[in-house]
Amino acid sequence: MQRREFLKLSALLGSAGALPGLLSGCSAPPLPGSGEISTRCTVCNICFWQCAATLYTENGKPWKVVGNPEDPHCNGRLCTRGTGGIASYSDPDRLKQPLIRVTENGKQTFRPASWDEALGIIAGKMQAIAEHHGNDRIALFSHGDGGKHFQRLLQAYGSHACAHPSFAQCRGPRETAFGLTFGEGVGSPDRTDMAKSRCIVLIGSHIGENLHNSQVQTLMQALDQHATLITVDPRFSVPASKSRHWLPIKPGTDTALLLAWMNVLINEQLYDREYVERYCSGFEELDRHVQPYTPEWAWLETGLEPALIRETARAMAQAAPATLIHPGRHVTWYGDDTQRCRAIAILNALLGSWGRPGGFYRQEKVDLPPYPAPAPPEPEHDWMSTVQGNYPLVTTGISNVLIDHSVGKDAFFKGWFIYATNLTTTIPGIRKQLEQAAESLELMVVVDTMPAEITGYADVVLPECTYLERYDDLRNKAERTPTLALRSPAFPPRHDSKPAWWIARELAGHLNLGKYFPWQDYREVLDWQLEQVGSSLEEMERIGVKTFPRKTPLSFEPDKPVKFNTPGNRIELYSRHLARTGHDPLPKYTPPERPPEGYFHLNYGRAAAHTFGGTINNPLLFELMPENTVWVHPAAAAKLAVGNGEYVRLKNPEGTHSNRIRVRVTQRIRPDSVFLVHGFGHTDPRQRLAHGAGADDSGLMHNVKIDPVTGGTGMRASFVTLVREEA
Ligand code: MGD
Ligand code: SF4
Repeated sequence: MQRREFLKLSALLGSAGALPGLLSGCSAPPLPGSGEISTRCTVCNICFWQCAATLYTENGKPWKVVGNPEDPHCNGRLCTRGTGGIASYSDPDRLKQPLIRVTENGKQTFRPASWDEALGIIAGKMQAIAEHHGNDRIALFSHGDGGKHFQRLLQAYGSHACAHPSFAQCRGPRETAFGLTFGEGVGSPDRTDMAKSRCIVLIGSHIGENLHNSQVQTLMQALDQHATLITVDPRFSVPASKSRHWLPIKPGTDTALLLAWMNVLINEQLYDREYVERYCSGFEELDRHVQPYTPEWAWLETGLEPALIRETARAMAQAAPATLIHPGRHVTWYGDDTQRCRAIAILNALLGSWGRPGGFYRQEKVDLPPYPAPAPPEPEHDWMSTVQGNYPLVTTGISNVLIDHSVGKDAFFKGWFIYATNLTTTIPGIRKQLEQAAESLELMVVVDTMPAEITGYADVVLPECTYLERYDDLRNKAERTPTLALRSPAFPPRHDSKPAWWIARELAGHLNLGKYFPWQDYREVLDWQLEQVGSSLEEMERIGVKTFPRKTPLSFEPDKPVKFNTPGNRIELYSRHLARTGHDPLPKYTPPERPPEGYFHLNYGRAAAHTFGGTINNPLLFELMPENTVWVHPAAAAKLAVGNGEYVRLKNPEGTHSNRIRVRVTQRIRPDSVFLVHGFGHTDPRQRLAHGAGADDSGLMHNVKIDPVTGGTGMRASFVTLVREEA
């Protein structure tokens, strides 16, 4: 028997059987709002945009959640997902108590346990790992606020390795490329000044399907002011439908287009010469570099006509510097992602949009001191150079690299903590490796609100309460207006769930590390921090959001010098860091692989009703979008003899099949590609709504391309075909 079998026993959590009703436990009164109403301030946790909101309860039960009008992340309006987020509280499939893996009658299963027992087991295994292998051998995978508490705990224990999939599976190449060029990343919320843009270029970023609240609002404001929208996408996406120009580019050739645009801007003298002379270095090298990349050359690569490439380049120049080439968000596509993101950064520099109205603003956050607790000791070893020394330009953990170093008995890592991230579907093509890691790791702890697939690999599963039942750290993001926002609990934790700060503190107690968590209640931390900036917990519980004055201007000031955190204190068109580390210092185009006969590029994206896989089982959001569909061009559908609405399975060249998925025949996709929304195809029956609904793109990814600069996992280089159900 395997040391750690994947467990998906629906009976474990009880009440297997009938599907859950919507918002069960929340009996609506005859007229909503006629009962006893109370309100609590919160910060939405359905995605990382973190909109501040007010939660209304009626007779102590959830009623509705609405955006806080004072909050610049939402301006009083939550998106579909945020509004439906309330159902995460009453989801009947939530994790209800700690679970520990046991073997009963020769079979592995989970048994409910008390917190004390579960934490005692974890502490015992952590002590054994420290004794036998060293105290730096536990890795943390984290996506979300509460991860900070486990990071603190593990650092106090001696393990500093921490990875967020939002780096190597999402924004890593973008942050790295912008950092190399401008000395700073884009950050989150993205520092785009879209409301004032006169021209916006979306290059594989489908704002409107990808609902980051204020991004969508500012894009709409720009369109109301007749800004020119140019969308580059192999698919006719929602923003493509609102664009002056839709460029249905051949998948994976975006860098060719970006180089051709630079060629036009430079050769037609349309770039911002004054800005470039004042702030940039490496222009001569760039000029020479882009000469071969004419629109005629790019036509053959991208399938886009030279006249269209020239026309769009001129439109950008005409509106500059209020032209924004959007940096995108999920940018790990074909493995040449840092190069593509560098090309986007350089194009913005040529147009003079960095630090200018309508381009990119300068971010500022509230100067909020940390609570005066003892700092965890500095690491004894540099785990980064041991584990990910091949990526010297990366200053954070690379999730897939940490996983590589967890497989086998000689692997560096011996234990994992996984907080709020379902690695099973987040890291492409990971299942086999996950099984191998599960076999060799001595401890795997998963902290989640739901029985996500990853919990099936754990030794111990710890149920966190939802964001509606807990305090978290104050939201303090670097952005346009410095604000603080408070998440406060509207309900006590349901079942036997607990907040992350409590779990980490209790576990610290079991490990004799309690001095690093010198608070009884997280309210003490929040109140102390707020006092330092002239507020209090009492005030924030009343207002939810507090705005602070900026100390620096939003844009560059014409008469003042600007400091760039780059080697030459200038915007680096030619990157010296890339040259020094053996990478191409100017953006290089790598032609993508084309699908074998009968196969299609596997394209994926987001939908307005869901955030990745984490919301599929949410009863309200499931009702809005219960399954995904696979978009197929009519010519391809005819060739495959599949009809609109028919169920098929997707198959990759290695023979892996997906769950069944419905076909959507549409002209909105190129004939060489298919498209589906990511996050579906759950395989764990404990998520009773999501189980078996739609297909999972990640499990089909057979050709993951690693970005040599950041280690990010390029996820768009895989191919699939459609197999009819009866075949
Ligand atoms: P989800 O799949 O939504 O996001 O990937 P993940 O971070 O894995 O899983 C989030 C988990 O958090 C769920 O299991 C949910 O139940 C749990 N959770 C939700 N709220 C809480 C909470 O309050 N506390 C705790 N403890 N758990 C909670 C995202 C990652 O995926 C990212 S950032 C990107 S951009 C990539 N996107 C992407 C893609 O588009 N396509 C493919 N194929 N892969 C992708 N991988 C990346
Ligand atoms: Fe919540 Fe939507 Fe805001 Fe994300 S964008 S935090 S889901 S309201």
